[in-house]
Amino acid sequence: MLSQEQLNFFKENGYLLVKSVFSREEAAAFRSDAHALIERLAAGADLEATWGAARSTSAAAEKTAIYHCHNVQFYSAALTRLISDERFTGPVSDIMGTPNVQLHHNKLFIKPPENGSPFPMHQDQPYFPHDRNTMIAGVVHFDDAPLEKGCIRVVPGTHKLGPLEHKPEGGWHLPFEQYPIESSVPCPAEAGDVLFFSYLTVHGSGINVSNEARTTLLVQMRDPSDPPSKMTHISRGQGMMLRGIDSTARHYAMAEGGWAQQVGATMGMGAAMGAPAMGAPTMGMGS
Ligand SMILES: O=C(O)CCC(=O)C(=O)O
Repeated sequence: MLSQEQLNFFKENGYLLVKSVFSREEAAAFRSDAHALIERLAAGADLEATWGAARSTSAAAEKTAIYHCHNVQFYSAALTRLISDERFTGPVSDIMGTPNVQLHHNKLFIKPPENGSPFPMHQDQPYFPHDRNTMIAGVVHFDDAPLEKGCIRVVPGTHKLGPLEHKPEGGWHLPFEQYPIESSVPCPAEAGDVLFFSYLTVHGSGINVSNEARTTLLVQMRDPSDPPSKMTHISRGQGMMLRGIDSTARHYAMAEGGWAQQVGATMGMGAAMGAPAMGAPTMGMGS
C-alpha cells in the first residue's frame, strides 16, 4: 500500500517511482523471458519501433533502434502473472482511488546498447483519450535504468495542464523547442522498481548510450468506469481486469477489421459507439 506521502507526491507531480516492487531476482527472470520473447518474435517480424519524430530530436538519434512487443500476456504466462500481481496493481488502485484496475494495453521495450532510441516529450492522452483521464502507466524495470541507458524522464506537474496540443507527425509529440528532452527530470531506476505516471504527464526518454540494454514493460491501466472518449487504439486483450471487477459489465467481441471492438452499449460508453474498430495490431507502432 502506498503511503500518504507517496500519494501526495503523485497528486502534486503526476508521477511516482516505487522502489523494489519486485526483487532483483524476479526482475532478472522477467528480463530473461522478455529477451527470449523478443528473440522469438524477431525471427518472423520487424520489431523496430522508433518514432519518426524521435529521429529529429538530435543528430545521434538518426540511427537508433528500439524493439517492442505489445500485449505480452499473449506470449508469456510469467508476464501475465506480473501484470496482475497485487504488488503492481495495488499501488495503481491506491493512485486511482478504486479497487478496480483494467488493462488498456502494454508494451515491452528493449532499448539496445549504445544506440537505443529516444522518445520525444509527449502526453499519452492523444493516443487513447478517456473521459475521466484515470489512465496511468506503470513501467516495470527489468534491469537498471540509469541516465545513460535512456531512462524515462518527466515534466513534473504537467498532468495538471490537461490535454496539450501535440504535433501528429512521426508520433504525437510536443514541440521540440518548447519541450526539449534535456529540460525534463530524469527518473533513473533499478531492476524491480516501478515508475507510475498519469497519461497526462509529459514524458519521454533519451538515447541509451551505455553498453547494456534497457528492458522495461510499460502497462497502461484505467478505472473500468472511465470510458474511452473515442474508439481508437484498440488492441487484443484490452479490458482484461488486472485487479477487482468491471462493474460496468461492458461486452467485448471480436470484430471484422479489428482485434476487438466494444459492442455492449450497456453503461457509460463514450462517443462513437459502434464505430469500426481501428485495429491496432499486437505489435503495432505508437504509444
Ligand atoms: O520507454 C520509454 O523510454 C518511453 C516510452 C514512452 O514514452 C511511450 O511509449 O509512450
